[in-house]
Amino acid sequence: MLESIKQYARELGFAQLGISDPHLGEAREHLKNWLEAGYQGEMKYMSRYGLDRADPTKIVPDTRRVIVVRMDYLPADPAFYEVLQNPKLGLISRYAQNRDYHKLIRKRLQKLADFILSCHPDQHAQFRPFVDSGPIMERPLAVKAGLGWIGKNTLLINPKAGSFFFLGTLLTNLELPLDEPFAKSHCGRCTACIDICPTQAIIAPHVLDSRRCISYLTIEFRGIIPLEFRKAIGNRIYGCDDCQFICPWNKFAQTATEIGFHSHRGFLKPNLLDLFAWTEKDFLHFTEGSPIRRIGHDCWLRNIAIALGNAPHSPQIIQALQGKLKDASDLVKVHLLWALDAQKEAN
Ligand code: B12
Ligand code: SF4
Ligand code: SF4
Repeated sequence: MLESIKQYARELGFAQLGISDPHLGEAREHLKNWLEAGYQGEMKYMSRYGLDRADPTKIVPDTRRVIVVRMDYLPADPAFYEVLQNPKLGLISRYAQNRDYHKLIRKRLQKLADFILSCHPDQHAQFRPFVDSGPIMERPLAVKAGLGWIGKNTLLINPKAGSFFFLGTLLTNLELPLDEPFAKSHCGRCTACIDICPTQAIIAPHVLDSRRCISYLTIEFRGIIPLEFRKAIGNRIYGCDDCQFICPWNKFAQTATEIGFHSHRGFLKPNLLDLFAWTEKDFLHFTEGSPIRRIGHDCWLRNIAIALGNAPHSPQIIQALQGKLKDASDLVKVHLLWALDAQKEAN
């Protein structure tokens, strides 16, 4: 039975599936300390669910097992250095190259649930899929399900596949057989992720202050990006992958088998001025079905303005920045003015 579930999961495009019970032990303490320190910033849903996140039975009563899956998303030629070293280009995190993983993985989890039910007809069986949605603590559950360890960069790392994958969970009341937890960390004395982080967001091994993280600042945060981070953001316009591509375990990272994550939209090495020229209508058109759409056109312009401010002096960039001033929202205007100053200083 378990082998046929795992086999079907592979047919659905999941690289691995493991099963855990819902009891999360020490993760609760880590979450408590993290929330008390305010590291969630303005991610309201994190505060809203609070410590209930450390107990899946508080989210879905009668949960007895958590089926955890992972799906690789890395494009074939990730070109991290090429983009980061070329200030005319914008770095869009490799997870966001194409389709929005939330919908895609949730649908596959639903198919997995239907399959399990067909093998195991039980009128009381229940399944609830979650992908990245606030309520579930996916990484510690993945450790318990045997999928890997939590690295010092806080990502779940698999010894055969690195960390460039998404996680998803299926909560169920079926007492399926358990997998062995992943017992050991393989980070050793390495600190590469902590050292490379452009904004020192990994404030201690395994502890990330979201308020400093470029992923948070460019995706989750909707306000004025604090001055202290604008230079460090460089040309990262949507998310950040630095603490992953530097990780030695990512030499084992697997290319996405799911075609929906392949890089077909021109987001791998995009020209900043081309992206900046998009009207709101263009933005909605070019990001249809992509996770990028969720940040909206204003935050998109905000992020690109910072990257343009960080680029070497260029009359073309100054012209583009000035051209947006007239119709810009207050949020965007603040960043346009900063970028114009930065451009003048770079002269
Ligand atoms: C909130 C959130 C964020 C926040 C905060 C990230 C963070 N590290 O907490 C922000 C916006 C910054 C973020 C960024 C990213 N995210 Co995010 N995020 C989440 C989310 C929704 C919740 C994470 C959470 O609960 N954080 C709170 C902390 C306390 O919990 P935790 O991270 O699980 O922490 C564990 C360890 O760090 C450890 N720990 C904590 N403190 C201590 C202290 C000690 C001493 C020890 C030993 C251990 C320890 O214990 C905790 C529990 O066991 C999850 C999905 C989910 N529902 O779980 C996705 C998720 C973690 N994100 C994901 C991704 C892909 C990213 C990015 C790579 C996106 C990008 N390229 O820009 C970056 C990576 C940044 C990074 N280094 O983590 C994936 C990660 C997949 C993987 N392989 O791990 C997830 C699982 C989404 C998914 N479904 O695939 N994310
Ligand atoms: S995603 Fe970037 S900013 Fe965030 S912790 Fe990793 S390296 Fe630092
Ligand atoms: S870079 Fe080094 S310390 Fe950081 S997660 Fe990878 S192995 Fe662990």
